[in-house]
Amino acid sequence: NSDLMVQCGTSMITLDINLCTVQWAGFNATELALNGQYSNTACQGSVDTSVNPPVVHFQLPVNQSQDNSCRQSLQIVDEKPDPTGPFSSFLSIQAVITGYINTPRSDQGLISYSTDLYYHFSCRYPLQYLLNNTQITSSVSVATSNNNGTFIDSLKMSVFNDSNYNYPLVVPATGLELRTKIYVEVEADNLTQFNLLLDRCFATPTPYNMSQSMQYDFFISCDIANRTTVTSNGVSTVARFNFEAFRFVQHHDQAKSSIYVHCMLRLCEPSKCRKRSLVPFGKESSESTTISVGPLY
Ligand SMILES: *[C@@H]1O[C@H](CO)[C@@H](O)[C@H](O)[C@H]1NC(C)=O
Ligand SMILES: *[C@@H]1O[C@H](CO)[C@@H](O)[C@H](O)[C@H]1NC(C)=O
Ligand SMILES: *[C@@H]1O[C@H](CO)[C@@H](O)[C@H](O)[C@H]1NC(C)=O
Ligand SMILES: *[C@@H]1O[C@H](CO)[C@@H](O)[C@H](O)[C@H]1NC(C)=O
Ligand SMILES: *[C@@H]1O[C@H](CO)[C@@H](O)[C@H](O)[C@H]1NC(C)=O
Ligand SMILES: *[C@@H]1O[C@H](CO)[C@@H](O)[C@H](O)[C@H]1NC(C)=O
Ligand SMILES: *[C@@H]1O[C@H](CO)[C@@H](O)[C@H](O)[C@H]1NC(C)=O
Ligand SMILES: CC(=O)N[C@H]1CO[C@H](CO)[C@@H](O)[C@@H]1O
Repeated sequence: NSDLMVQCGTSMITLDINLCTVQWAGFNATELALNGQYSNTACQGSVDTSVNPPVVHFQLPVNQSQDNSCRQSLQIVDEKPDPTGPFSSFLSIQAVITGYINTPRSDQGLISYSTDLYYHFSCRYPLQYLLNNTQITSSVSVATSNNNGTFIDSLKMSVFNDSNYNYPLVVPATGLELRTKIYVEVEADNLTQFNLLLDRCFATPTPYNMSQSMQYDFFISCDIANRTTVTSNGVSTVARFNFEAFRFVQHHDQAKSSIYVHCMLRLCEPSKCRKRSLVPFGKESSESTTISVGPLY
């Protein structure tokens, strides 16, 4: 297993195979190819002798597989969430990108004195996140090498003061006027293979805390609160909604009320995203995350 090193990056999966093993088995580096595509030079590795031991180095982009000439299979699999975690109320989904690197099979004759090499790898990226939470990554190895990837750094939430999303919201020292429109945008950067679907967005008077009971829901699936409008959801890498500034009644003795905004979201394949968006939150399996901004006063 130690002959294969896998790094599951946000945009690139990097694989390094011990060159000595390959040569010992009687092959040279050009005979190893990703996903069996020996004739495609883009799927071949490059020898790197600057490291010890020297390796054959492969790179596989994690983006729209159509553009990926060494196309890997991207499977979405359902998994039960941690029953004590924030997503315990619904089934989670994780994307597993699997692939292999091997040598041409010696299927000539009845017996052979040389080995075939077969390196199987997988990168598992959870698609369901709680952005404010640290327990975000998880990964599993299908066969020889495992590693954890995450898209968490690609997710961000921003607030704006205008419906064109041109001006970042600047909160004055005295706080926002009540009923000021606040435009929220959640974006998945560089993840063109997924759409972003907000399952639930909510506000809390203090920073997010799983055990806190004070949560005001802007929307859960298609159930949308008064003075909240969802303008874009599940149709691209950007989702948007807006709401009007309010205060938490519990802050009645303070000049300003703080609002922390959070969204549970999932990354989904464009085709499945639309289907799932009709399913009530908590019922259907999902790839979701929570993103937060705040405080807004
Ligand atoms: C690698 O092996 C192939 C097939 O045996 C051969 O055509 C090629 O010349 C070899 N390349 C090197 C650099 O040895
Ligand atoms: C996919 O990644 C490759 C390599 O980084 C890049 O050349 C290509 O433009 C990317 N395609 C898309 C659709 O992002
Ligand atoms: C991947 O995540 C799992 C579960 O969170 C953890 O047990 C494992 O140690 C991680 N593996 C690596 C290589 O970070
Ligand atoms: C998105 O991709 C660009 C170009 O590859 C890179 O500069 C930028 O850091 C990436 N953003 C994230 C959040 O990964
Ligand atoms: C939004 O912010 C910009 C720049 O700070 C300001 O010029 C504009 O008037 C603001 N728009 C609204 C509707 O408050
Ligand atoms: C979360 O809230 C509970 C009860 O309000 C409190 O006991 C706990 O310390 C809080 N945890 C964090 C991480 O703030
Ligand atoms: C929306 O406002 C109406 C009228 O003020 C009220 O009856 C209703 O309960 C509100 N709905 C929600 C979900 O708060
Ligand atoms: C429970 C949890 O992880 N809370 C964190 C939410 O984000 C704020 C600010 O980023 C942290 O201070 C909290 O610890």
